[in-house]
Amino acid sequence: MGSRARSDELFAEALRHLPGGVNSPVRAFRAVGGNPFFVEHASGARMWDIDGNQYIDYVCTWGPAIHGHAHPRIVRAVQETAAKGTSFGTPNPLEVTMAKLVCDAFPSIEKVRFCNSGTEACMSAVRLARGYTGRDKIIKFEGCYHGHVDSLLVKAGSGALTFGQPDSAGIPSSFAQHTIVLPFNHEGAVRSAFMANRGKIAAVILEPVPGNAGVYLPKPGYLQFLREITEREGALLIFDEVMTGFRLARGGAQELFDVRPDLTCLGKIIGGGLPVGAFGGRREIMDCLAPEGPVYQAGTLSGNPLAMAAGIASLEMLDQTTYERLEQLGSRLESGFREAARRAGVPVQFNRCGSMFCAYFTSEPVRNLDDAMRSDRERFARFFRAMLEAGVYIAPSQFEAGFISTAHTEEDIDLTLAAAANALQTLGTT
Ligand code: HOZ
Repeated sequence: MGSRARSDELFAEALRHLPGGVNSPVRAFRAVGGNPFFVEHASGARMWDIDGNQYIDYVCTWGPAIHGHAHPRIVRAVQETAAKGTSFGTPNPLEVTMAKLVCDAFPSIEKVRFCNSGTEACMSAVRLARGYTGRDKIIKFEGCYHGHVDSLLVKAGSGALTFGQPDSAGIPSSFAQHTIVLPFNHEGAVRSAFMANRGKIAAVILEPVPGNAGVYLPKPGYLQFLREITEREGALLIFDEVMTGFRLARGGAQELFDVRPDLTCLGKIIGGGLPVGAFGGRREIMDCLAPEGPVYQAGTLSGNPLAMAAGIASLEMLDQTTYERLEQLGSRLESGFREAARRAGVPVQFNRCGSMFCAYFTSEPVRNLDDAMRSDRERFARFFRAMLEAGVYIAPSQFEAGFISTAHTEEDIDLTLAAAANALQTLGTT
């Protein structure tokens, strides 16, 4: 790896004008040390910084780049659409095409509304659940992150957790008084919460495969349990599939685990790399939204043709072979990483679901936030820095997911494994 002098210089300037030098906290590299690099361009599975260094990228713009960067078909769709106007604030045909694609892929979604980010999608889905049920309380889970929504920034994952502020300042306690926070994968806690709040819980919201405190999986039967208890208690089940939608399967985690939620939040992949969000679900719930019903939600750029065009191009390229390919690459990375860790004598839990993965530096299985917190974060930081020096970019936080794209090749995975084997050797075995 060469010098990053130009990135360092630009970051010093950025620090004078942007809080932390960035527009989203984890990017500042504070959890891993050093300065972030500035990207000059990216193509396929690779990124190049402004100093000319090349990286194999497993951040994949935090999930959206399932086809890799600058896929020609997505670039063409954006260019052709932009030439006709970028936003009209009045209906455009691409919104309908996109809505059909989403409803076809997700049988639980009969109607969908597009917005501009995953945060907006989750905020609006919670409002809709409250409006539909006439109840106030929401159950969320420790380590799950649903964007920076006031009432959901309680024991949250992602940047909030990375910087030790899972409960953000600036949120009056009254805003979160209706949020009940429970450990993930713990059925007894959910039963007790419903018993103590009979008739008051509007919804349970979760990432069905949490990907904002690293990655951990639901225990067998856990999602089915949540489906049954919410149905019995008259609460809605909201799956935040901003990360997992169209990634774990075309129909997301709900297809993979065969559970139908009442509402689903989407983002990331459905925008093909442009800002987008969506929430959708059963017709009678969605029809509570304005202008059909009393729950208000709106947005100047919602459904804008650029995001729709990029999203359509992205979704049209996803088929069964995509997911088989991602599984092959993921499994190669997983088995190689485990073997490298075993050889180096470093205790690692490599959690993976399809093309989402996370390596935790602990000898104990990771199934919830408490387990994830046992990972040795100082060791993660050293591992991150060694990987970066070897030209492999993983998320600069223990509490984020890694993503594989269809643009990654076996050779990329093998180069990554060689870098990981070297990095793990330097970490020491204790
Ligand atoms: N917090 C998001 C990922 N879980 C986005 C991070 C970023 O864009 O910096």
